[in-house]
Amino acid sequence: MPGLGQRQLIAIEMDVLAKNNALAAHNRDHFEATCQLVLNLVSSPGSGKTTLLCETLRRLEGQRPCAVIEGDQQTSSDADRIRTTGVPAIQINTGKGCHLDAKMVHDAYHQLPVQEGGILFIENVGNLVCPASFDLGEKYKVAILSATEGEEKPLKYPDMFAAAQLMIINKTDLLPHVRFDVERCIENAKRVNPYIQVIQLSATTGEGMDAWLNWLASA
Ligand SMILES: Nc1nc2c(ncn2[C@@H]2O[C@H](COP(=O)(O)OP(=O)(O)O)[C@@H](O)[C@H]2O)c(=O)[nH]1
Ligand SMILES: [Mg+2]
Repeated sequence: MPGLGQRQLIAIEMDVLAKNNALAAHNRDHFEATCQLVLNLVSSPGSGKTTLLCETLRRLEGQRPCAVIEGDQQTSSDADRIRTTGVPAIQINTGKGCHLDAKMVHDAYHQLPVQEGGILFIENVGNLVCPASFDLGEKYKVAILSATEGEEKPLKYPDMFAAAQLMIINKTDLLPHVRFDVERCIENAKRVNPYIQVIQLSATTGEGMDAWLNWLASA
Protein backbone atom coordinates (compact mmCIF):
# COMPACT_ATOMS: atom_id res chain seq x y z
CA MET A 1 0.00 0.00 0.00
CA PRO A 2 1.69 3.25 -1.15
CA GLY A 3 2.06 5.97 1.47
CA LEU A 4 2.04 3.58 4.42
CA GLY A 5 5.13 2.89 6.47
CA GLN A 6 6.29 -0.56 7.58
CA ARG A 7 4.98 -0.02 11.11
CA GLN A 8 1.52 0.98 9.90
CA LEU A 9 1.37 -2.03 7.57
CA ILE A 10 2.28 -4.41 10.40
CA ALA A 11 -0.35 -2.78 12.65
CA ILE A 12 -3.03 -3.25 9.96
CA GLU A 13 -2.01 -6.87 9.40
CA MET A 14 -2.13 -7.62 13.14
CA ASP A 15 -5.56 -6.03 13.39
CA VAL A 16 -6.90 -8.13 10.49
CA LEU A 17 -5.53 -11.33 12.03
CA ALA A 18 -6.87 -10.47 15.52
CA LYS A 19 -10.35 -9.84 14.13
CA ASN A 20 -10.19 -13.08 12.18
CA ASN A 21 -9.08 -15.00 15.28
CA ALA A 22 -12.00 -13.62 17.28
CA LEU A 23 -14.46 -14.75 14.61
CA ALA A 24 -12.76 -18.15 14.33
CA ALA A 25 -13.31 -18.62 18.07
CA HIS A 26 -16.97 -17.74 17.53
CA ASN A 27 -17.17 -20.31 14.70
CA ARG A 28 -15.67 -22.91 17.03
CA ASP A 29 -18.53 -22.31 19.49
CA HIS A 30 -21.05 -22.92 16.70
CA PHE A 31 -19.25 -26.10 15.60
CA GLU A 32 -19.12 -27.42 19.14
CA ALA A 33 -22.83 -26.71 19.61
CA THR A 34 -23.66 -29.09 16.72
CA CYS A 35 -20.77 -31.52 17.46
CA GLN A 36 -19.27 -30.94 14.02
CA LEU A 37 -15.84 -32.20 13.09
CA VAL A 38 -14.55 -29.34 10.95
CA LEU A 39 -11.54 -29.82 8.68
CA ASN A 40 -9.77 -27.19 6.60
CA LEU A 41 -8.29 -28.77 3.46
CA VAL A 42 -5.30 -26.84 2.15
CA SER A 43 -3.01 -27.46 -0.81
CA SER A 44 -1.77 -26.02 -4.08
CA PRO A 45 -4.24 -26.01 -6.99
CA GLY A 46 -4.74 -29.41 -8.57
CA SER A 47 -3.43 -31.64 -5.77
CA GLY A 48 -6.79 -33.41 -5.75
CA LYS A 49 -8.80 -31.84 -2.91
CA THR A 50 -12.16 -31.92 -4.70
CA THR A 51 -11.56 -35.42 -6.09
CA LEU A 52 -10.61 -36.70 -2.63
CA LEU A 53 -13.66 -35.00 -1.12
CA CYS A 54 -16.08 -36.51 -3.65
CA GLU A 55 -14.64 -40.00 -3.07
CA THR A 56 -14.75 -39.51 0.71
CA LEU A 57 -18.36 -38.29 0.67
CA ARG A 58 -19.44 -41.29 -1.40
CA ARG A 59 -17.85 -43.63 1.13
CA LEU A 60 -19.40 -41.82 4.12
CA GLU A 61 -22.90 -41.84 2.64
CA GLY A 62 -25.40 -43.27 5.11
CA GLN A 63 -22.75 -43.35 7.87
CA ARG A 64 -22.14 -39.74 8.78
CA PRO A 65 -23.87 -36.53 7.69
CA CYS A 66 -21.49 -34.26 5.78
CA ALA A 67 -21.49 -30.74 4.40
CA VAL A 68 -18.93 -28.83 2.36
CA ILE A 69 -17.79 -25.23 2.00
CA GLU A 70 -15.86 -24.66 -1.20
CA GLY A 71 -13.43 -21.78 -1.66
CA ASP A 72 -12.12 -20.66 -5.04
CA GLN A 73 -11.38 -17.29 -6.58
CA GLN A 74 -13.92 -17.82 -9.37
CA THR A 75 -16.56 -20.34 -10.56
CA SER A 76 -18.88 -22.67 -8.70
CA SER A 77 -17.57 -25.79 -10.42
CA ASP A 78 -16.17 -27.47 -7.28
CA ALA A 79 -19.44 -27.02 -5.35
CA ASP A 80 -21.26 -28.46 -8.39
CA ARG A 81 -18.94 -31.49 -8.30
CA ILE A 82 -19.63 -31.97 -4.58
CA ARG A 83 -23.42 -31.73 -5.07
CA THR A 84 -23.33 -34.67 -7.51
CA THR A 85 -22.64 -36.81 -4.42
CA GLY A 86 -25.88 -35.57 -2.81
CA VAL A 87 -24.01 -33.65 -0.10
CA PRO A 88 -24.94 -29.98 0.47
CA ALA A 89 -22.23 -27.53 -0.61
CA ILE A 90 -21.82 -23.76 -0.58
CA GLN A 91 -19.35 -22.08 -2.93
CA ILE A 92 -17.51 -18.98 -1.78
CA ASN A 93 -15.76 -16.95 -4.47
CA THR A 94 -12.96 -14.89 -2.99
CA GLY A 95 -12.28 -12.85 -6.17
CA LYS A 96 -8.75 -11.55 -5.79
CA GLY A 97 -8.52 -13.00 -2.27
CA CYS A 98 -6.08 -15.88 -1.83
CA HIS A 99 -7.70 -17.59 1.18
CA LEU A 100 -10.97 -18.06 3.04
CA ASP A 101 -11.45 -16.16 6.28
CA ALA A 102 -13.51 -16.87 9.39
CA LYS A 103 -16.29 -14.42 8.43
CA MET A 104 -16.83 -16.09 5.04
CA VAL A 105 -17.02 -19.50 6.71
CA HIS A 106 -19.37 -18.16 9.39
CA ASP A 107 -21.82 -16.81 6.81
CA ALA A 108 -21.68 -19.96 4.67
CA TYR A 109 -22.12 -22.20 7.71
CA HIS A 110 -25.42 -20.52 8.54
CA GLN A 111 -26.74 -21.32 5.06
CA LEU A 112 -25.83 -25.00 5.27
CA PRO A 113 -28.19 -27.68 6.53
CA VAL A 114 -25.67 -29.24 8.95
CA GLN A 115 -26.71 -32.17 11.09
CA GLU A 116 -25.60 -33.00 14.62
CA GLY A 117 -22.42 -35.10 14.78
CA GLY A 118 -21.46 -34.54 11.17
CA ILE A 119 -18.32 -33.54 9.32
CA LEU A 120 -17.93 -30.14 7.71
CA PHE A 121 -15.17 -30.13 5.11
CA ILE A 122 -13.82 -26.75 4.03
CA GLU A 123 -11.84 -26.76 0.78
CA ASN A 124 -9.67 -23.67 0.95
CA VAL A 125 -8.40 -21.63 -2.00
CA GLY A 126 -5.51 -23.50 -3.63
CA ASN A 127 -2.15 -22.19 -2.50
CA LEU A 128 0.33 -23.13 0.18
CA VAL A 129 0.88 -19.64 1.63
CA CYS A 130 -2.11 -17.45 2.64
CA PRO A 131 -4.47 -20.09 4.11
CA ALA A 132 -1.80 -20.96 6.70
CA SER A 133 -2.35 -17.69 8.62
CA PHE A 134 -6.14 -17.67 8.73
CA ASP A 135 -7.87 -19.74 11.37
CA LEU A 136 -11.40 -20.63 10.24
CA GLY A 137 -12.42 -22.30 13.50
CA GLU A 138 -11.55 -25.77 12.20
CA LYS A 139 -10.32 -28.58 14.42
CA TYR A 140 -7.52 -29.51 12.05
CA LYS A 141 -5.88 -28.34 8.87
CA VAL A 142 -5.21 -31.19 6.44
CA ALA A 143 -2.48 -30.47 3.90
CA ILE A 144 -2.69 -32.39 0.65
CA LEU A 145 0.41 -32.78 -1.45
CA SER A 146 0.36 -34.81 -4.64
CA ALA A 147 3.12 -36.98 -6.02
CA THR A 148 3.69 -34.63 -8.95
CA GLU A 149 4.56 -31.61 -6.81
CA GLY A 150 8.03 -32.45 -5.50
CA GLU A 151 9.15 -33.67 -2.12
CA GLU A 152 10.69 -30.35 -1.02
CA LYS A 153 7.35 -28.51 -0.73
CA PRO A 154 7.15 -28.86 3.10
CA LEU A 155 10.51 -27.06 3.35
CA LYS A 156 9.50 -24.35 0.87
CA TYR A 157 6.15 -23.66 2.56
CA PRO A 158 6.91 -24.55 6.19
CA ASP A 159 4.09 -22.49 7.75
CA MET A 160 1.46 -24.59 6.05
CA PHE A 161 2.97 -27.93 7.06
CA ALA A 162 3.67 -26.66 10.58
CA ALA A 163 -0.01 -25.72 10.92
CA ALA A 164 -1.34 -29.05 9.61
CA GLN A 165 -2.24 -32.05 11.74
CA LEU A 166 -2.16 -34.40 8.79
CA MET A 167 -0.35 -34.49 5.44
CA ILE A 168 -2.00 -36.55 2.74
CA ILE A 169 0.28 -37.62 -0.08
CA ASN A 170 -2.18 -38.02 -2.96
CA LYS A 171 -1.86 -39.51 -6.46
CA THR A 172 0.26 -42.45 -5.30
CA ASP A 173 -0.90 -44.22 -8.49
CA LEU A 174 1.49 -41.88 -10.35
CA LEU A 175 4.55 -42.78 -8.26
CA PRO A 176 5.90 -45.28 -10.82
CA HIS A 177 5.90 -42.49 -13.44
CA VAL A 178 7.35 -39.52 -11.58
CA ARG A 179 10.48 -38.80 -9.59
CA PHE A 180 9.10 -38.31 -6.10
CA ASP A 181 10.90 -39.60 -3.03
CA VAL A 182 8.10 -40.38 -0.55
CA GLU A 183 10.44 -41.03 2.40
CA ARG A 184 12.26 -37.76 1.78
CA CYS A 185 8.94 -35.91 1.59
CA ILE A 186 7.87 -37.32 4.96
CA GLU A 187 11.28 -36.48 6.43
CA ASN A 188 10.93 -32.88 5.17
CA ALA A 189 7.43 -32.54 6.63
CA LYS A 190 8.66 -33.85 10.00
CA ARG A 191 11.50 -31.36 9.98
CA VAL A 192 8.97 -28.50 10.04
CA ASN A 193 6.41 -30.37 12.15
CA PRO A 194 7.63 -33.40 14.13
CA TYR A 195 4.03 -34.27 15.09
CA ILE A 196 2.52 -34.29 11.60
CA GLN A 197 0.67 -37.47 10.68
CA VAL A 198 0.97 -38.86 7.15
CA ILE A 199 -1.36 -40.86 4.94
CA GLN A 200 -0.53 -41.94 1.41
CA LEU A 201 -3.41 -42.54 -0.95
CA SER A 202 -4.79 -42.33 -4.44
CA ALA A 203 -8.16 -40.61 -4.63
CA THR A 204 -8.72 -42.04 -8.12
CA THR A 205 -7.82 -45.72 -7.54
CA GLY A 206 -9.00 -45.79 -3.91
CA GLU A 207 -5.70 -47.22 -2.63
CA GLY A 208 -5.10 -45.98 0.94
CA MET A 209 -8.60 -44.52 1.34
CA ASP A 210 -9.32 -46.81 4.30
CA ALA A 211 -6.52 -45.22 6.34
CA TRP A 212 -8.03 -41.79 5.66
CA LEU A 213 -11.54 -42.97 6.61
CA ASN A 214 -10.15 -44.47 9.83
CA TRP A 215 -8.38 -41.19 10.57
CA LEU A 216 -11.68 -39.33 10.07
CA ALA A 217 -13.49 -41.74 12.36
CA SER A 218 -11.06 -41.07 15.21
CA ALA A 219 -10.42 -37.34 14.59
N1 LIG B 1 -3.73 -39.81 -11.20
C1 LIG B 1 -4.43 -39.18 -10.26
N2 LIG B 1 -5.05 -38.03 -10.55
C2 LIG B 1 -5.77 -37.42 -9.58
C3 LIG B 1 -5.88 -37.96 -8.27
N3 LIG B 1 -6.63 -37.11 -7.52
C4 LIG B 1 -6.97 -36.09 -8.34
N4 LIG B 1 -6.46 -36.28 -9.58
C5 LIG B 1 -6.60 -35.39 -10.76
O1 LIG B 1 -5.96 -34.15 -10.47
C6 LIG B 1 -6.66 -33.08 -11.11
C7 LIG B 1 -7.00 -32.00 -10.11
O2 LIG B 1 -7.91 -32.54 -9.15
P1 LIG B 1 -8.87 -31.64 -8.27
O3 LIG B 1 -9.61 -32.58 -7.39
O4 LIG B 1 -9.67 -30.71 -9.11
O5 LIG B 1 -7.79 -30.80 -7.43
P2 LIG B 1 -7.99 -29.52 -6.48
O6 LIG B 1 -7.65 -28.32 -7.29
O7 LIG B 1 -7.00 -29.71 -5.36
O8 LIG B 1 -9.40 -29.56 -6.00
C8 LIG B 1 -7.88 -33.70 -11.78
O9 LIG B 1 -7.59 -33.90 -13.14
C9 LIG B 1 -8.05 -35.02 -11.04
O10 LIG B 1 -8.66 -36.01 -11.83
C10 LIG B 1 -5.21 -39.20 -7.99
O11 LIG B 1 -5.23 -39.75 -6.89
N5 LIG B 1 -4.49 -39.75 -9.03
MG1 LIG C 1 -10.88 -28.08 -5.98
